[in-house]
Amino acid sequence: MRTRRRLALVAVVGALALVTGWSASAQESPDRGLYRVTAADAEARTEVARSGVDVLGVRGGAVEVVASPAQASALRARGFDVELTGDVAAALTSRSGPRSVADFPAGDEGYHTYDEMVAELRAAADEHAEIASLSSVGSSYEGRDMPIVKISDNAATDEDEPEVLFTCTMHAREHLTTEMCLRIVNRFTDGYGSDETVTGFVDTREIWVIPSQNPDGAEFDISGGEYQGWRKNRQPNEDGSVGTDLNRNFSYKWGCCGGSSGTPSAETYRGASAASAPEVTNVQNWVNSRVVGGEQQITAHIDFHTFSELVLWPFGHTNDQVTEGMTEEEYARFEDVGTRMAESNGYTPGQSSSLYITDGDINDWMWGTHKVLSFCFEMYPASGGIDGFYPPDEEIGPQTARNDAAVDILLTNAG
Ligand code: 0X9
Ligand code: CA
Ligand code: CA
Ligand code: CA
Ligand code: ZN
Repeated sequence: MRTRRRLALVAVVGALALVTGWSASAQESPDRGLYRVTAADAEARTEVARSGVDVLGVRGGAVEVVASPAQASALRARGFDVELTGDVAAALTSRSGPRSVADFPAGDEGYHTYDEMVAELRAAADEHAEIASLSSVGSSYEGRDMPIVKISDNAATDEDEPEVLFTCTMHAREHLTTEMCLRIVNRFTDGYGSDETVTGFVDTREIWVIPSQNPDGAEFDISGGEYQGWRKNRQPNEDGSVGTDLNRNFSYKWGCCGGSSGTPSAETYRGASAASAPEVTNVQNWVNSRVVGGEQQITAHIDFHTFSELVLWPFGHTNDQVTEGMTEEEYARFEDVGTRMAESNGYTPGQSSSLYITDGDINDWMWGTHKVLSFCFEMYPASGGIDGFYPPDEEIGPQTARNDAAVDILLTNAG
């Protein structure tokens, strides 16, 4: 009873603060600046303090304060030398780690938040230290680590085995794909030693998994208790809008062919320049780092998206099958492996551009730059509206297991 009454009181005070705009903290003004006010003696400093600004400290005849533009002009009018030194909001943001989201909206708690995903990867690496190692490809725009897991026998050693990459959650709202990458991690670690197929691949391949290429966007999408329908990353643009479409920001033929937008607020905004998104730079740099002795070690790759139940292969920037960077034989290989994977999961196979033209997507970059056999999977459901991005968490098990055989086909063909 006591706790309840106290909570009610807090709620009333909180409501009051909202109505009147009153707040105990000085953080409500959006345009507060950090200023340095020259005030050589105690008398001058007292005058500054009494003017109502927030005094942070005194050093060398100057007072560091937080003030509104109006307070700064008032001090100037009284003869003080007032210099703007910084932005309060930016200073506070730079000192705060990114916020974590407690959970997915009610009923969908089976999906992994960023923190839950990291915990899952840590547990897999801890429980299977011999065959799994966890590291990072770098930080997202907001400072979240982008984990990468390597699964192979003697995981700590770079052995001469075909390397295969799986990437997920390039687009924020495509949460089912985070679960797809987690399934790959769990299947190839938990199944080692008991499942014959799994053991064979772990012994003869080096499997790399990046479960989230867009951790800021994914967290933003589930913030606020309801889904946001967010696609891009969370990097601010020059016009005040937010986000770059990461799957239009890769460096191969970036912006070449009308397959992306130059308008920052657009959902397919390609960014200010190729690889301008830190998340894309991280993935590209990491893949570039797998060129060892002049040879790209990664031979095959799937980037998982949702939705439409498709298996897609390059190129996306042109409708031509055979073009610069793609011979008839190479195209035939894509079609052969892609069609067999699609037979295994019931998806529809095709060249990426048969869906629509894209430029700067990851698959064109992987193949165009590194000759990696690179596919885009569009997962469950086959069709839908915006709700197609949010299948109930009961679908996680069946829809990720549905791709086990396709993953195995890719691993086989990586040899
Ligand atoms: O548009 C995309 O980036 C992907 N589809 S999604 O609905 N997940 O956004 C498809 C990329 C594959 N490339 C082409 N279709 N050209
Ligand atoms: Ca549920
Ligand atoms: Ca190995
Ligand atoms: Ca190797
Ligand atoms: Zn997507």
